[in-house]
Amino acid sequence: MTDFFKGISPVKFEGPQSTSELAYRHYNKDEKILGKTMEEHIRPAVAYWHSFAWEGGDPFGGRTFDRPWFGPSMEHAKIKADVAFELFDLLDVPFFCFHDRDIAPEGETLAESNRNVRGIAEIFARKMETSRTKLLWGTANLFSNRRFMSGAATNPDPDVFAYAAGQVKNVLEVTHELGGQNYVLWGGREGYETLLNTKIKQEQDQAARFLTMVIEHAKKIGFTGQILIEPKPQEPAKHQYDYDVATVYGFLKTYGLEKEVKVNIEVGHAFLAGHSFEHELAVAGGLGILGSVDANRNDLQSGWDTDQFPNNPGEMALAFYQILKAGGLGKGGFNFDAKVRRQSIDPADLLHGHVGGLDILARGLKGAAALIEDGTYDKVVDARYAGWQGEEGKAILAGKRTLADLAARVEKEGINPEPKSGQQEYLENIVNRFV
Ligand code: XUL
Ligand code: CO
Repeated sequence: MTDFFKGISPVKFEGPQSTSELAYRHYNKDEKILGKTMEEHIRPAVAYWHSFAWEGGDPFGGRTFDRPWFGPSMEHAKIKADVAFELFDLLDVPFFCFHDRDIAPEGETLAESNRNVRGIAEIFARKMETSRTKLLWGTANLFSNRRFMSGAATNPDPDVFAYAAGQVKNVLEVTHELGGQNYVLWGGREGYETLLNTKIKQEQDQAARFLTMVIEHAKKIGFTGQILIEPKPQEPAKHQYDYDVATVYGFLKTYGLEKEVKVNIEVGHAFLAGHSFEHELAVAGGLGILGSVDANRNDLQSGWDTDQFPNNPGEMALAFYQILKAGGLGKGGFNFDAKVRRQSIDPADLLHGHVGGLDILARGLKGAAALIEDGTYDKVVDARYAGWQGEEGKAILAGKRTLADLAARVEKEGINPEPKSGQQEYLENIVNRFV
């Protein structure tokens, strides 16, 4: 045990009336909602990078956090691992996620770096024998080191592609050995700064080749988890190839990989792409590629990916509605890709962020479940599309009518449709009864 969280007790569900500083007020992990426990629906995870690797810097100033594990050695990385599992235990969360670079220092060579990652992974494996926290997903950091400044898989230099392959092979294997349920690829610098020096088609062919190699290696080592791409439109690259869910699906379809890969949807990334979170969930759900979620929020005024903890139960209910309608998250979960603000320097702040975020997820889940159980909302929306359940609607969709057939029918029957209300305000009021 370290003394980092000294004086802080494990966080328990105490109900909405609790006046404790740290308590779950809505997240009651064992409470059943629509036949599953809250924990089974949400499958929350702590992100190693924001809680333990990020130092509190911004473009105008460096480190604000003072943590005993900040330093370049494996000894520092071991303290970090100890504190990480102490936080998981205090929060009583079932999952965590990491990048290779979050958990262990980079060495002089790829081999040394990979050895360092393995060294810490062995410590994780021992801790996971006694802790209930499992690995939701692992991933490789292919964006921080300067070698990746022009991309990893999409780099003009095949040696950088090869280096990235060497890193991903190691993290994929480590993820598998630790029982990770997903492997994530977020294309941080897989994009471009200027088209003047960029061949888009060439780079996309490279990205597809890389992804295919990852899928093949996952199969070879017996990894049965999901492979996930995390869409984001920009930042750090000016333009990223995995712009949004629809773009990723187009890419997967083009290269015949749409059955092999799903998406990890991040709230703030959806927002940067000009979408709502629920839009991205609905698109992925419809395409059958909803894999997992990165929970956070952006500051609405800043225009940056600010990675704050969620705090809007109404929006979360609309998101959960889409998740429940898509059949849930399966092997995925809700990874808190969120960081406390740089002024939130106390150990307790790390708990406040996660506890508040989890309570918001619980409220969203409960709201969406109540909305579905009540059924009025679904009934109104279904009624809007009822025509497609009729004989003509079904025949059109089944390909049994041509343009000429329809033109002839409209003329013959004198069809002249009257517009119907979209009922947005009514629908908003129905939703607001439950959140
Ligand atoms: C960056 C981001 C990443 C991915 C994992 O915006 O979301 O942390 O989730 O590489
Ligand atoms: Co993310």
